[in-house]
Amino acid sequence: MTKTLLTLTAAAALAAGAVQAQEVRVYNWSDYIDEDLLTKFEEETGIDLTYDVFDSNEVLETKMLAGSSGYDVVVPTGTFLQRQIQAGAFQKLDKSQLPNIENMWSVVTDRTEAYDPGAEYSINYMWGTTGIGVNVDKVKEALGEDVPMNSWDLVFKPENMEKLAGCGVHFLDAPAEMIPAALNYLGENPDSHDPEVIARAMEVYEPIRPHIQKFHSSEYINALANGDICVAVGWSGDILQARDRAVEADNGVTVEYVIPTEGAQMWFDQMAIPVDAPNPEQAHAFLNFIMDAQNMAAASNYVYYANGNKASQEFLNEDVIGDPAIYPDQETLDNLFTTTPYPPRVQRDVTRLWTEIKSGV
Ligand code: N2P
Repeated sequence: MTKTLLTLTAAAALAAGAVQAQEVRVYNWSDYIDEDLLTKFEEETGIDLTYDVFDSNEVLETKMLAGSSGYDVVVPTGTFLQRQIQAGAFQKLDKSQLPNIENMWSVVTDRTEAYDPGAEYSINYMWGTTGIGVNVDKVKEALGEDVPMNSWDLVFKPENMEKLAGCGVHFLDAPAEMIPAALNYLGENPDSHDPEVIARAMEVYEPIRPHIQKFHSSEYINALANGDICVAVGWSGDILQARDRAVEADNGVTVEYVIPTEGAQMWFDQMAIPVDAPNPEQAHAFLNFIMDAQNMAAASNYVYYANGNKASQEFLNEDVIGDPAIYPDQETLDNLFTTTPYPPRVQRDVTRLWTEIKSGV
């Protein structure tokens, strides 16, 4: 009798242990979710969530290509995703575990087809643009009341940068975006894979390099919001978050996001499951949770990025779905370009060029 009881207790403990051991590890961009959703996921599913963040595709790619990252869900941008799929870094999604996939929006999936044909490996999380964040008053103070803020001239013209240096300018540390932006400014194809064309980016960066205070891909949110810098080349939603943080702080700082008229890059961040993910079933549960219409709307309402979920649109705040800087109208859309992944040899050139640009050599 005692023995049976003991055995039963052990079995119960084991079963409880098995339930507790349910976990999922997610690696996403920083400032990219409403953290209440993380708690909601754990409460709804009973799955223990570990949520880590990064701010660089290159950092994520190094982990994906090395393998054994320990992550179950990661979020590369489309171009990087495509290269990592080719390298065998991801597993195919089991759509039977993703009933909410019917919520996705064909306008976005039609575009992400270029990176992941048939959406076999990924779902869209968010998408956005790479443009300029300005502290309106400080930029006017530095460059005059009538300065056009809707042009890349603001940051690529040395005479402007010389004057802006005093109030602080940050650029993204994202070569796959900052080099296309410079080529586009020069009137070259921003998606050029020709090493000689790519090398021309130096013509843009060399004269302005002394006036760039920092290359960093997440610090600019608070730096802009606090008034520590007056310009950041950065990501749409991040700059809109800076705008909100300044309003909340009531510190007199007015931040605006600009998509320059010469054109800007549009990109798509995709959720995928590494081929060696320790918890693939829980990874699918996380993806399905994210594709719930209300959850996805809550995420976009919080971070000011557009998403690829049609069903979420009725739950989006008007200042999100109605803002052409987030959900571009046709005119803005016509101004946006996308890129394709650099082949390995070109990538090496790009990496070297970017290191030279940053070090000011
Ligand atoms: C969020 C940045 C995500 C956009 N902070 C980069 N693809």
